[in-house]
Amino acid sequence: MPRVRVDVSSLGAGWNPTLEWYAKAVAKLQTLPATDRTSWRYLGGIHGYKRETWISKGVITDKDPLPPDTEWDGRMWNQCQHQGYFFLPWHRGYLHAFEEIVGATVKALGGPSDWALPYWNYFDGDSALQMHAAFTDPKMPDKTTDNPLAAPPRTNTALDKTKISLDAMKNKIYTSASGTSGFGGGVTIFKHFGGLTGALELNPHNSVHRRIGGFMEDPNTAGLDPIFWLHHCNVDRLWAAWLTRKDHVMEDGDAWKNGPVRKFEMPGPDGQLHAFTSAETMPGGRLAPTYDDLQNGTGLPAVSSSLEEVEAEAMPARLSSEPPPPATLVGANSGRITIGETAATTDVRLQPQATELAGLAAEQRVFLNLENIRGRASSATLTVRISAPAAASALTEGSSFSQSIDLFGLAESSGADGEHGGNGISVAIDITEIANQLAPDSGTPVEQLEVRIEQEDAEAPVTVERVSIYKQPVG
Ligand SMILES: [Cu+2]
Repeated sequence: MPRVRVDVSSLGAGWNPTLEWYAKAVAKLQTLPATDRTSWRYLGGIHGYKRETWISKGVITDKDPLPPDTEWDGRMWNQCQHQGYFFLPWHRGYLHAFEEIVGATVKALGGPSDWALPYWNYFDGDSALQMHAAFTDPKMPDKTTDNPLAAPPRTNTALDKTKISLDAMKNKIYTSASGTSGFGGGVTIFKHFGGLTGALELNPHNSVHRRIGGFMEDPNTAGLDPIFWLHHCNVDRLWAAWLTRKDHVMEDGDAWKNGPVRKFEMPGPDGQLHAFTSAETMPGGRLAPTYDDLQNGTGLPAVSSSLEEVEAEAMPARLSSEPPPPATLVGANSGRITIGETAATTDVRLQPQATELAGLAAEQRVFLNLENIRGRASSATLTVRISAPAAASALTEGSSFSQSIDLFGLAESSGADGEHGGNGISVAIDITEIANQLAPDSGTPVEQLEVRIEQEDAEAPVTVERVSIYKQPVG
């Protein structure tokens, strides 16, 4: 029987069989040793593992046996792919493996054979911003057993609707050209962290991790929170929905389809390891998921076709092995800035031929880039404000640009622990709208933009290697 993933809110407000079986399976998997490839901790370690963190948070003791060396160094543990175009296919394979293992456990415990992972559709109205009650009830329905779904530490169990957005769904191209934001991220090799973040990964993905906090805001513990899987299931569904639109361009180059040379691998319910490619996660592929709905809470304009028709079409998005249109650098600041407790302001000078910003925006998308963001915290939030001092009249009150950026896996991508590449995270944000407002007929051409960056709850300061502006032709 195929597993059909449904909106968790459609299961009802209180405990229901799907979540009760989920809780029972989680409890069962949590009793297994971390060396067991189907255990809760092994599955969490695939996403991320750091010995000190796991010991200090009580996930393991310093005596617990761990998987053999041959399953380290990103082979199995610390494998998750972020800040690049493998983010979506890797996590799809990860969700599949998880669902198969939980599903087999549910069945072994006497439950249904078609248990499927539900998704948290947090864009389905205000009530959906609150985590489902089964994730906050301290006890199981029997009112005596501790509920493993509510156990992990969290800062919030509700999301802030002003901090999450479906803007990513407006991106028509999957792959981010250097200096731009595409739907799925920049071209990369097998990489745990560090690179150009895709639009969907940045928000809502990172924003939900950051907002829930606790285990969820650190990639080394995120997979140990049962809500992680419902969040990722929704991110995955947004990709599935995005693929149903004909005007979207999906990556189809061999380097993406076949995956990196170092293959992605996941355990099956039998504990055997299986390699997979990105191509196998695509509609029609071995690891393609089935969702009950690909419209509600996706931000995509409604289509007349029913779900059945959408499924029959499999993948209307156009496949392309061509690289995305390249972007051109049109301006940059003078170099590294440090944020932390004090906000930093930097001038981004536009190259002489680029000072007519309206010319920039016509038939172009314009992106503000924060390049190689580094920091010691596992996650961080920056608020970016843009103004144009020389064109104050053009930027009327209320039209000034402000956006918050949530970073996930900052320490891992910064090489703070010396284990990883250390290039930091690069983010490109679409500022086409603000560029359009800086029309040349409003007076003196704009020669520079002032960019002010604030850091929320600055536990450890963040550095940005360069702030730059790129333009990319449309289509
Ligand atoms: Cu995640």
